[in-house]
Amino acid sequence: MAGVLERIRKPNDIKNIRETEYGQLAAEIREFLIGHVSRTGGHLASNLGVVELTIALHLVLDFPKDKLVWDVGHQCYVHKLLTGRGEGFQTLRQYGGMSGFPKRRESNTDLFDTGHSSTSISEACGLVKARELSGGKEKIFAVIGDGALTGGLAYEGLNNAGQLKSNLVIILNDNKMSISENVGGMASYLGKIRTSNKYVDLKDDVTNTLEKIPKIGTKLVRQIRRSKESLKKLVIPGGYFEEMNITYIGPIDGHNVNQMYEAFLAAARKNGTVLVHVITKKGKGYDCAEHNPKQFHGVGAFDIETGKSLSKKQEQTYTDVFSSTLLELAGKYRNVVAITAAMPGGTGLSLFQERYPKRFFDVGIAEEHAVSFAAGLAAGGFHPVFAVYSTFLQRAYDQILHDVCINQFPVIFAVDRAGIVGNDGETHQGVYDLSYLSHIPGLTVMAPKNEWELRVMLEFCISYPGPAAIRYPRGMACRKFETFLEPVVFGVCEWLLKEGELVLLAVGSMVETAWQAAKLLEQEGIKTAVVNVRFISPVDEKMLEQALRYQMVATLEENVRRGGFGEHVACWLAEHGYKGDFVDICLPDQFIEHGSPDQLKNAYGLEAKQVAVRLKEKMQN
Ligand SMILES: Cc1ncc(C[n+]2csc(CCOP(=O)(O)OP(=O)(O)O)c2C)c(N)n1
Repeated sequence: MAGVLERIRKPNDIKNIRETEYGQLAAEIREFLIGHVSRTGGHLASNLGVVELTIALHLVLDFPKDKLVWDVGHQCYVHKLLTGRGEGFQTLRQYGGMSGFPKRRESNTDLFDTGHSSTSISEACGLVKARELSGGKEKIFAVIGDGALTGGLAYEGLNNAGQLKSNLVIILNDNKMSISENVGGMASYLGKIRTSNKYVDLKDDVTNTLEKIPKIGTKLVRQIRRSKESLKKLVIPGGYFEEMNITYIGPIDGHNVNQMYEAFLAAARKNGTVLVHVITKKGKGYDCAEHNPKQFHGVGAFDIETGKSLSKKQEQTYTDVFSSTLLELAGKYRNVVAITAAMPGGTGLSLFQERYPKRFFDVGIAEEHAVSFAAGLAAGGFHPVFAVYSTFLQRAYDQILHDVCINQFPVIFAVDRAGIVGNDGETHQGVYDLSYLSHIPGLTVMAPKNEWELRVMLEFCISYPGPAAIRYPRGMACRKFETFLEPVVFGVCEWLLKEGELVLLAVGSMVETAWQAAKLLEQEGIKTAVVNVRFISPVDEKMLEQALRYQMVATLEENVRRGGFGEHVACWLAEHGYKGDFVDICLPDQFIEHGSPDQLKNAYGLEAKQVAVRLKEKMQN
C-alpha cells in the first residue's frame, strides 16, 4: 500500500483524509484491487465500480455504530480495505484466508454473512425496527444493485420499507448490469430515468426539479398542469418509488464523492425511507473490465496488461456438456424451452439464447419466479429446462414443491454447481440439494457419473412426463467409465463392480472416488463392489435388497448428512433388518467454508485415499 490508502488502517480513518485527496485515494484503491485480484482471482468489475460510492458511504457513516448492509456482498472489497483489512487480500478466497464476501467473524462492520441476492432491503428494515424498539439513533444504509433489484425479495422489502416512519437509506447502485446485461421492466424503467435526466444534485421539491428539466413542449406542460398526480408521474424521476411512499433522490453520479456525500447526508436526515439512485460504471478505471464487465464480474488469476486469464482452460466442464446437449435436444424437440435466473453464461445457456432467442428466458435474479414461470410454460404445453446453481435453487423450494411437483408438470431442473463449489464459501456450496429435493414426492432426482451419462440423463428427462432434477458438479466433466453406459432406465442404478465384501453406493461425482477407493482396497486384499446410484429418488430398492448381502454398505455423496442419500439408505437398511456395518461418507451438517474444492474435499475426508482408509479401519474393527 502506498500514499493515501496507507493512512487508512481501521474503520473511520477515512475521515482524516482531505477532500483534495479523494481522487488519489480512489486511484490507489483501484490499483490495489487490480493487483491483488489479478493474483488471487475474485469479483473485480463490481468492486471497481463502487470505489467512490464506498468512499462516500464511509465518510457519512460512523462505524460500527451506523449500519451498512451490502446486497449479495461480492462488491464489499473496498469496504474491507477501508475497514483495515488490506492484509487479508493476500489470501482472498483461499482456504483459511479472507472471505470474498462480508463476514461477521471478520469485522463488526460486516453485519450479515451474505452471498445470495436481494436480501439487503429486508435486512435493513429489520435493523430499522430494532433501532425503533431499542431507542437507538444510528444511521442505517442498504446498498442494492440494479441486478439484485430484479429479485422478488427486494420488492417485499420495498413494500415494507414504504411503511417505515423512521429513516432508512437505500442506495441503488445502478450500473446497467447484473452479471450479464440486466433485464426486465425495472431495468428498462431505470434506463428511462438514466437517459431522460441529467444527474441532479438534490431534489428538494417538485418545482425545483421541474425547473431543471430541459424544454418540454408547451402543450405537454399545459396538460401536465391539469393534474398534480400525472405531473408527478411524467416528470419526476423515481415516481415508481415515490408512489410506494419512498422518497427518491437521483440520479446521482456514482463516481463523484462529494455529490454522493451530500446526497447521503440529506437522505439520512429525512423521515421514512429514502432511495438514492446512484449511477456507476462496472469495471471503472480498468479498461479490460470496463469493456468486458461480464468476464470480469468473477475472474481467476489474469494478466493485468492484456486481461487474459492465467488459469489453464478446463477441457470440458459439465456445464459445457449440458449446454451442447440441450442445444441438440432443442433442435429435435420444438417444445423445449430454457430459463435462467440472470446467469446465462454461468449455466451454459448463452448458446441456447443465441440459437433460440424466442425459446430462451432470462427472468432476472428471480429463482422463485423462474420455477413458477416454468410451471406455467409446462401447463401451456412446453417442456421447460431451468438451469440454475444448486445454491440458488434453495430459494425456490416451495415453488418446486407447490407449483411444479404437486401438479406433476414436466419441468427439468438442471442443477449445476452441485457439491463443493469452492472459493465463494458458505453461501455458495451446493451441498443441500439432495436434502431439499429428494424428499419431494414425484420429483425424480438424478446424478451422472460422467459426461456421457449427463447427456443420456438429459435425453431421458426430455421423454419423461414428470418433474426431474439432474445435479452435476462445477468444473471438468469426468471422462472415465466410457465403457460403462447402460441405458438410463427410470429408478434403476448401474452396477460397476459386483463382487466384494463391502459395497459402495456412490452418487454422481463420488462414483469416481468410490472406484478409486475400491482399487486401493483391492490392493489391501479387500474386494469391493461399486454401484453408480444414478437415481437418488426414487432410489433403486432392488439394488438396496442386494446390498443387504454385503458385510458393509457405504454411501458416498457430496451433500450434507441430514436428508442426504446416506441417511435415506441407513433408514432403509435399518427397516429391513440389516445387520452389517454402515458408513455414511458425506459432508458434515455444517456450513462449508471457502477454499479450493480439492482442499475442501481433503478437509472433509472425501478423497479416495481417505475413503479407503476409513473403510478399511471400519472393516477391521
Ligand atoms: C439468489 C442469487 N441468484 C444468483 C446470484 C448470482 N449473482 C451474483 S452477483 C449477480 C449480479 C448482481 O448484479 P447487481 O446487483 O447489479 O450487482 P453488480 O455486480 O452489477 O454490482 C448475480 C446474478 C446470487 N448471488 N444470488
